[in-house]
Amino acid sequence: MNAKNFLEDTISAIATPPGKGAIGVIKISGKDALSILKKIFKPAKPRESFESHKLYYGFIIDSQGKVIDEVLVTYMKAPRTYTREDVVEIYAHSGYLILRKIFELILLSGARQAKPGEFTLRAFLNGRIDLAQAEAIEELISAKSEEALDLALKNLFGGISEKVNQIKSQILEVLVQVETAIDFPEEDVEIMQPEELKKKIENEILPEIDSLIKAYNQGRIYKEGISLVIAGKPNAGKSSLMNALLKEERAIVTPIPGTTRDFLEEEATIEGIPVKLIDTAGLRETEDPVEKIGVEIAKKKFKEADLILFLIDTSEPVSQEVLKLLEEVAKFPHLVVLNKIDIKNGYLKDWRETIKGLNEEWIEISVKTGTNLDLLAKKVVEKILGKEKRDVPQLVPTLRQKVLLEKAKNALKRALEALSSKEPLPELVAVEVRDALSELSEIVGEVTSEDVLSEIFSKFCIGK
Ligand SMILES: Nc1nc2c(ncn2[C@@H]2O[C@H](COP(=O)(O)OP(=O)(O)OP(=O)(O)O)[C@@H](O)[C@H]2O)c(=O)[nH]1
Ligand SMILES: [Mg+2]
Repeated sequence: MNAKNFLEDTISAIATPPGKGAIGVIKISGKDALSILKKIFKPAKPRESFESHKLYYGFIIDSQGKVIDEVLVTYMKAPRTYTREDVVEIYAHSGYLILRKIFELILLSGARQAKPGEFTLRAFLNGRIDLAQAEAIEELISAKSEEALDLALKNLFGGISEKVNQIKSQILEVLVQVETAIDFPEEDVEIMQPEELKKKIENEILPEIDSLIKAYNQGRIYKEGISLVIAGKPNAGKSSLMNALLKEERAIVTPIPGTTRDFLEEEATIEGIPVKLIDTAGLRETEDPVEKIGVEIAKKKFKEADLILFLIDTSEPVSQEVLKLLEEVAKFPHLVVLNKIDIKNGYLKDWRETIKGLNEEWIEISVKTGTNLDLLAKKVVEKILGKEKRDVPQLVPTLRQKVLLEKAKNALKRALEALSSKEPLPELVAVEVRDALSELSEIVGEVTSEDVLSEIFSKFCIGK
């Protein structure tokens, strides 16, 4: 995209989701925003001009002067706006037809339909936010847990950008020394002081980069969530557990084995982590063609799972059938869950011994009475995040940012190698150090290709 021409257009979008609602918001951004407003809006009290950042009451009218809707509008003069351009917002009644009609009037008056993320892209191109902040806005909108929301907010206020700039200035100090050595070749080794530079890179710069990369892996779980598959023989209580974790009667529960034949997928939160819960058809040999497909799908879901809860009905005696199923499940990350411990004359003891003998970790619950369900939640999180104390990291980069951090790290490692040779050549070191710097610059978007921009902003919804 040619940034300049591209910013010439005035863009507009319906900013609220489709469907009925109390109000629907339409945004306009660009140099014609105000003149478009004047064409389609008739204030209740006639007036020639609009003050910035004030609300006005009136009517949207079409070219024949017919009233389309009763609305509130605001005109926000650049640069104190989201995009740093002139912005108009129209608060209309929300209904698909009304909003569509107003939107069409705006387009007829000279605006162009905005692409996904285009308002935020303008905020970036006009220098109001950097690229990492733009990504944080997308993360804020799609946050699935309180923790994810917190992390997104920190980055929106510049958390990652600040940290990355700090690392960049440390690298810059290294580069300055190396460049000086290039400029004064006779005294190069003395000026460059390879040992000192190596120490700086190894002990000060790389650990900072590493801790951000590590934070990505920890934080990813809070942002993207995990998938948890509930598996086991028919009647083990899988659907009951699904409902208990969801706290709603979502799945059908009956004493008849083979109740669930398809799989069910629902979002829940366990200990602050967004979880995709998947209830599957009970695993057994079956002639029923529908159930058969269900069993096959269940097995496919194992591969996608971050963790499989393998449920066992302890009211039934230990059987080869169940143990064989467990063998299959054990190829994937899993946890054995002994269910129905409320049943007094069951086989809990036998199961316990057997599972122990297999060196499997297990947990004992009763979905019916709710016994140990809280423990199960804790155990799930522990299995996924590991035993060590799990603090949500302070700053978590996005995947794109993490990849750039890794590239910068590799460049610095190559710089270290170059510095370690017998007679280090400052030119070689400089190439690598500059490379590291430019990777980091891409995080905040000082140098960014069009492809990267469209990749980032296409994830946004229209109107943002
Ligand atoms: N006593 C007791 N009964 C339970 C418990 N959990 C589930 N049940 C009962 O076990 C039966 C089967 O439960 P479901 O949740 O339908 O079992 P499922 O594993 O989904 O079964 P399929 O869908 O057929 O594979 C129902 O009658 C439940 O009420 C429990 O902890 N204790
Ligand atoms: Mg079921």
